[in-house]
Amino acid sequence: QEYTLIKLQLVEPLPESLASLSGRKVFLVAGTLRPETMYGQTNCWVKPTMQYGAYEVDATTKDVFICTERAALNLAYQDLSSKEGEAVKVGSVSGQDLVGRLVQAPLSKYGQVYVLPMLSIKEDKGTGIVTSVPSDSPDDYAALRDLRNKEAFRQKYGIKDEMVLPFEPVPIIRTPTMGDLAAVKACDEFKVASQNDAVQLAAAKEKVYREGFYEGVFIFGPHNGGKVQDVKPIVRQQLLDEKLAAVYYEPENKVMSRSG
Ligand code: ZZB
Repeated sequence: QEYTLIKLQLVEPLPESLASLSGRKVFLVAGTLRPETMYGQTNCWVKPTMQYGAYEVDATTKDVFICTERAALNLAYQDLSSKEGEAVKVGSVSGQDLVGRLVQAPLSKYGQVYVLPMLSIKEDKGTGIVTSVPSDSPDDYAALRDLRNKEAFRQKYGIKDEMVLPFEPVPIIRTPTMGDLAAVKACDEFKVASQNDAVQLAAAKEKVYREGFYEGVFIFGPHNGGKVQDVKPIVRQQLLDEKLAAVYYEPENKVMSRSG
């Protein structure tokens, strides 16, 4: 699986446990299959109960990526480490300590967005960090809606209203049957009640992927009017050229992978 790794730079001050990295560029890195949707980022997701590592990925710049250890190892084999073939760990931070922090989200309409909790993040997929596009990702819409609607849920994780309430889903792609906020429509149609509705969310995601990719047209940003299929490689290349993203290959998990 080839992902695009989106680099979301942490805005200082850094969390206590990463204070020694102050002055360096520290990025939360999120694996995505849909780099063309980055205009619609409203937040970044971490799993509060998970432990993340901080890894030095460049011997010259001393830049740091925050991700799972598993992802850091994969990155080290892909030339993204200050030591060849070896992950160089320079710190550790819990998901909960990242919650409520500001990051710069490349291309996002909102510029800077907050790190928020998502409970369904898988530890063994991507980097363990996910960037959130609630307009076009049903999982993201469901998780953001849980936070927006439930004050108790926000309180539990120490999230202030201003980290969530101003960040409406952004209409970026128009689809023929699901309108301009395909993920919102799909969550409705498949009766997704919360971020824990795994079965309904899988069906919603499948439909949004399919219609978004094959029939979607941009209604936002510099590629307004362009087909998603055509715009996707252009935006991806732009992100890579501007060093706002990197390429990340995930080795197939032999046991879990579907055949064919
Ligand atoms: C931004 C985005 C925008 C995404 C969208 C999807 C969509 P898949 O299809 O199952 O292979 N993701 C990445 N890592 C994790 C993780 N560790 N745990 C949970 N979710 C994760 O999944 C790839 C997508 O799953 C990635 O692409 C990421 O969300 C999320 F408009 O990034 B995506 C219809 C989907 N739309």
